[in-house]
Amino acid sequence: MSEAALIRPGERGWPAQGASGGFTMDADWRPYDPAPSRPRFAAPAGAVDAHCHVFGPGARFPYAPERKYTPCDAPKEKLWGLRAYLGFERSVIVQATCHGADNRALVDALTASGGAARGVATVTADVRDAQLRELDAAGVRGVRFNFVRRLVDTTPREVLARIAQRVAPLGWHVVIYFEAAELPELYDFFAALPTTVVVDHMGRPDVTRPVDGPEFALFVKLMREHPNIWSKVSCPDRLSRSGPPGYDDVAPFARHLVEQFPDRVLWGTDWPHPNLKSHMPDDGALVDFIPRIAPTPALQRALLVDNPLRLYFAR
Ligand code: 0GY
Repeated sequence: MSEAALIRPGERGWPAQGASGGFTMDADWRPYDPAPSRPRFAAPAGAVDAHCHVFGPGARFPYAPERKYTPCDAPKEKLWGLRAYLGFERSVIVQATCHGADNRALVDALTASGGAARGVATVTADVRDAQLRELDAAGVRGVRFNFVRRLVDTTPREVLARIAQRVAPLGWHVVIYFEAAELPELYDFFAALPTTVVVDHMGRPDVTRPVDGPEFALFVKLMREHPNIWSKVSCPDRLSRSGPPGYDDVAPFARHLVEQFPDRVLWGTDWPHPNLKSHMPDDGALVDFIPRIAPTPALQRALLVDNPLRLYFAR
């Protein structure tokens, strides 16, 4: 284990929070919790945090000119430290929109991880085959299509469809991020994607609506009718209206998916939790949320180990 991985949250060497390289984090930016609690729930051996990010540091990996936010730096060393502290062994790092389609910070983290991390990149239509092969060699296993308007400018669907065709032969999947209200409009496009498809944060349901109501039922139908579609049951902090520590309103939605589709769900911290305005979650409490949505050891093992290993670490 590298020295950096031994830095524990709250200890000396844990980051001074801010952006570097001439960047200033947004005035209303909430930095990640510098001293999360140690979880009571012990994740099974080999557990994967299948949704997290690295930001910068800006001095080394500048934030993209087209970004919609400037975060605090959240470099790889801090991610490794947190991962060990929470009792996880591997990470899946998702390219964040503040880096646009410049995947250098992601590739740097994957390369430095010694095989303990895989990635999901952002690519544009003009990406060359050689670049895709380089990303693959670094550990990238998917691309992300983002439909959340506050995060990105729109990319035409035919461009996204073409990118999906290009990455399919590599065995990559497509990660999609959208608001639940947009699902009716996007449904047919998602259903036609030629790869495995992973939905971020359960398709962002409005959790004030019933779990068996029409909005979430449409998402469940998408998964039921398309065995290539998976979901991350992540981000109670992002979806909850009732808030921490229990995130009680989110638990039934996540548990429903875990129980209905035990072999197609993934879990992640979402560290360093971009764009949260209401509160900054305690990462330890997020881990303690897991047994509420995956109540048996078999479900926990599928969610945290077997599923992410199959999707990301089979090679
Ligand atoms: C997430 C959620 C968000 C941000 C991003 O790439 C990003 O900037 O994904 C968000 O603001 O909802 O999954 O990290």
